Amino acid sequence: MVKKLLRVLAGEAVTPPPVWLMRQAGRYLPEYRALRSQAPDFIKFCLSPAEAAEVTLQPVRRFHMDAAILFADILLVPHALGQKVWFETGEGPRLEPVRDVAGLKKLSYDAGKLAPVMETIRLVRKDLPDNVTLIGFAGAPWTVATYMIEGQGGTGHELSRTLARDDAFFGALMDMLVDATSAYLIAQGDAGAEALQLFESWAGSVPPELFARAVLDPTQRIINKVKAAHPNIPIIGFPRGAGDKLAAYAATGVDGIGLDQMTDLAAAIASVPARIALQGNLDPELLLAGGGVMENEARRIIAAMKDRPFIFNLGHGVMQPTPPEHVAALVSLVQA
Ligand code: 1CP
Repeated sequence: MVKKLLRVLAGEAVTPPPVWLMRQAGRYLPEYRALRSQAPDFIKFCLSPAEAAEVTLQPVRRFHMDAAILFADILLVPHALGQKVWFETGEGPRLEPVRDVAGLKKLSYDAGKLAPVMETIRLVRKDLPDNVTLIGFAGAPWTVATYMIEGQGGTGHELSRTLARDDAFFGALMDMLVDATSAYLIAQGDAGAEALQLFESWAGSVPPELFARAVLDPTQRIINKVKAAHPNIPIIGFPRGAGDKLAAYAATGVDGIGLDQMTDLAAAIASVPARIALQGNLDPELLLAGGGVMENEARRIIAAMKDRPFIFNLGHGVMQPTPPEHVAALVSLVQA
């Protein structure tokens, strides 16, 4: 029996569609907060296989989604490159910024630092129900680069765009991230990840003239490398905010595209070839609100996608104050 999510990523339209949610593991769940409160260091928490596996499984146990997403973070790659990464409580990630070639020369990828993630994957696969797919992931190079350069989240990425126009620096950074991210995703596939998602959460901060160099080209290079090692593991790209560039993004070789909530579904259907699965795109604010507005919008999305290979998801991650009962109601509605 081929799992539902994998059938969709192979190009089949399945009714009802499979469902999972970005950030389905995380702070909106009391059982997550209970475990997390005992771990002051977030990076260490991500690199503790027993805890990370437990947190990966929590939402699946509670809500019976069709997929589990590995509990980890996109900033584990800079950590494995040797950049100093830490999380300030209540403020988010901090990194010792890298802004020149001399800084890049001090970094090199140490796969051993991410070995615990592979152990997490093996633990999750042992306990995962037969019909549930395990999705591994990494940040896409531009998105990870914004954190490496800015040293934090929450900026407008001005500095990242400026440095993206410095060919020597940006070319070397993209090469380093393509190699590290590919090795990391291949190792996840070796360990048992059944599908992979590349989070390009900040595609929307890239101007058109940089889009090929910062987003399309590095994404395509990663897909080529991962597919060479694992031709049968499908890859979903999530180019959040890519707007009218979905057709170009589809040509990178992705098997599925995650759509953010600002994307018009008819436009996405028209611009992405029909063999590529679409995923999305309920507004996380409607999941937070719950009730009739959420249900009507979920039904509208399902109806719009009924003839496409389609995976129901949000347009971005579950928001922290979201009541878990709203998640339960949404998953049941989609699966009914
Ligand atoms: O205190 C806590 O418990 C930390 C909150 C948290 C969680 C639950 C962070 C810090 N990361 C994660 C887990 C995580 N991050 C997962 C696995 C869990 C799941 O999805 O169910 C995944 C896939 C990510 C990916 C991630 N991390 C992205 C891409 C997705 C997105 O949200 O756009 C990004 C941009 C990050 C960086 C990051 N990590 C954590 C925070 C708060 C942030 C965002 C910082 C910012 O605002 O720029």
